[in-house]
Amino acid sequence: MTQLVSADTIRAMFSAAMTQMYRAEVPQYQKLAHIVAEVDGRTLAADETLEQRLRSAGRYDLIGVERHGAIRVGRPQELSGLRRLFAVMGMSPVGYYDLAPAGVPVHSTCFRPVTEQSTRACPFRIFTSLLRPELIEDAALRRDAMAILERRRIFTPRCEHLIEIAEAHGGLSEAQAMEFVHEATETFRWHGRAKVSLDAYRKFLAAHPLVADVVCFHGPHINHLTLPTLDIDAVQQSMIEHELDPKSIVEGPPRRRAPILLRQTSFKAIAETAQFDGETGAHKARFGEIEQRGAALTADGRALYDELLAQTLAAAPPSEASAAAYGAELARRFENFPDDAETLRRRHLAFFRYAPAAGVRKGSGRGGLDALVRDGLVRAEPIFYEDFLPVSAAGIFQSNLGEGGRRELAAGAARGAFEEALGATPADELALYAQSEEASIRATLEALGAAET
Ligand code: OOG
Ligand code: NI
Repeated sequence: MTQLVSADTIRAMFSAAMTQMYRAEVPQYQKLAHIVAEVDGRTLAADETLEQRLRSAGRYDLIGVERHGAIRVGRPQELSGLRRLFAVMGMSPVGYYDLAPAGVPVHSTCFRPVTEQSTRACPFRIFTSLLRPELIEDAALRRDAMAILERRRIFTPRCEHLIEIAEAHGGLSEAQAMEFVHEATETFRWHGRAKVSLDAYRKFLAAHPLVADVVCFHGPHINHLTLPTLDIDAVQQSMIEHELDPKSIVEGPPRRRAPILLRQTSFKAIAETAQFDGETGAHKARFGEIEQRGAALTADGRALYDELLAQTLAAAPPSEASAAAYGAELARRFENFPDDAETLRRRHLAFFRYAPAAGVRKGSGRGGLDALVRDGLVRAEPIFYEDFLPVSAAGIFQSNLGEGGRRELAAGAARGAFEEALGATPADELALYAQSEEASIRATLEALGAAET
């Protein structure tokens, strides 16, 4: 029997290969990585306890390691093919994001590791969007788009074969894994030669920049990678100083003492030279992003977040010119969101992981969980949010699609069609966080001998 490589290892190999490819393809992203390293170094030096806190959360070794990337596909078969490809790397679909209400003609999921242990081993995930051709208004253009997509193959034959081997044997050998990563990376490589004429490209671009990006090229080129940072506001400022042209606002919640959900920003897509049937043109789709994560919110916490964000967007719609006003409004509205971990926990606004405090032994605790936490016998740490936010994602899309990225789309609900295309039902992210929290409570009460009988 040959030894099989773990899916976590294959994902780590793949993540490293993607990093190498993207930094070579988009030098501006390499520049962003330097800025992040510099800011993170400064942040660590300025806060004496930060390193220890990151180490105990298992996050210190992940500084500077890409957290996510994003791709866009055009056909149901491409999406289900990706589901099988990512399964080999221990990534499964979590969450459903409908971007149509925000004017982007796609719906999406995230392929990611689901267990805490796998996420620590390699947190890499891919935000994956499927074009909704029915939202291309012009019927002739829609037919052209579908005919072009019908003809392309996004996986190499060897890649397809290796996926079948992995499915049949429950994994890959080391040699197969190396070959698989090499072949899989080909699917996400940028090909400067378009599949259409410049004239056709312009027509798709006019329909929607995203349609042009999905339809006119060989496959789902990776459109960004995302580094984590310890201080997203400092990196945003530094991007401006280094003329990396960041989008004007940081998406997500404002800066807080007790961070929640996900804050993210990016530099705007660069123009890359492309060949269209012998004519030279340029295509803008690819960029670099950074993110900073906080606590996963419960349904109640999320409802409060959504409400405060909606109020902010209505009162101070963000634009290039009004970024400061938007930031001030956001900070003001979020004064209504409790900003200390203990209140978030007691009011069930965020998910927590519980563990016996150091040195606490069996039989030393009585009473319910809150009493144990109050008496210092049990520790509670927020569980990190590992997913995405539709309003933020739409903001990232729009700033990178340039003019014309936001449209009024008359779109009905399409979740059923997405699941059919995917060939699976994405996991419910809230259920995953709830399970982690419950498992930690059970283990803690058991360890203390305080389990309810
Ligand atoms: C995906 C944009 C969404 C995020 O971080 O929210 C995203 C795309 O541009 O294809 O990656
Ligand atoms: Ni992203």
